[in-house]
Amino acid sequence: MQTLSFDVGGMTCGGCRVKVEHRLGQLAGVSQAMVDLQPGLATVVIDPALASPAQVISAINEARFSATART
Ligand code: 9UX
Repeated sequence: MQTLSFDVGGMTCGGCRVKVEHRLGQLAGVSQAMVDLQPGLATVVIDPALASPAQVISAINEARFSATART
């Protein structure tokens, strides 16, 4: 398991947070996803054999929010 953090842009209300959490919950290899609205932050626990940081970013983008990996 690997814990990753992403800056998430564009979330303006609690519904946005729920949208991101739900989308991440549908992604294979994600065992836990926690999203903070303020600041825009997603903490995601993945199995690196099943999911990649790029896939996490794509999933957040599909929910119509921007995402960049924190280093
Ligand atoms: Mo709130 Mo976000 O009304 O996608 S759900 S702004």
